[in-house]
Amino acid sequence: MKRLTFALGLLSLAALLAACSGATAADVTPTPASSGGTSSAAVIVARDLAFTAPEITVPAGTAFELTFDNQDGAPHNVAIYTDSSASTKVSVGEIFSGPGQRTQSVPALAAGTYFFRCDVHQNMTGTIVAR
Ligand SMILES: [Cu+2]
Repeated sequence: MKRLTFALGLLSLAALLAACSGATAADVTPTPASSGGTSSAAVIVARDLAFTAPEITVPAGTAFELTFDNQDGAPHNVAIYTDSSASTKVSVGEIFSGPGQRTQSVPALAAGTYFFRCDVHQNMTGTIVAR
């Protein structure tokens, strides 16, 4: 199952790269390198046993691909829950040791504030704002 998830991640990454090199795909940007704000891709980075940004903003009402960049040798994941009680899952990513990246699909979120953490190191937390 993990192998399959990884393969799917590679496939979607390849699809993103293909879309990027094609001239017609103007609506999908695999990295937030340009102006930002309207990108449909989100990135979370872990480094030194912490998420580098305490808060990220995503579009409300639209499913999106979340890229998790684990820059540590330690295993991490991104687990999104409705709130900090971590009782209701939204999207739980694969736990893997870095350095490396995985992409996970996040369902459309209603406007609001969500909680994410690393399930391995539960002191690694952050906030996702959907608006
Ligand atoms: Cu961790």
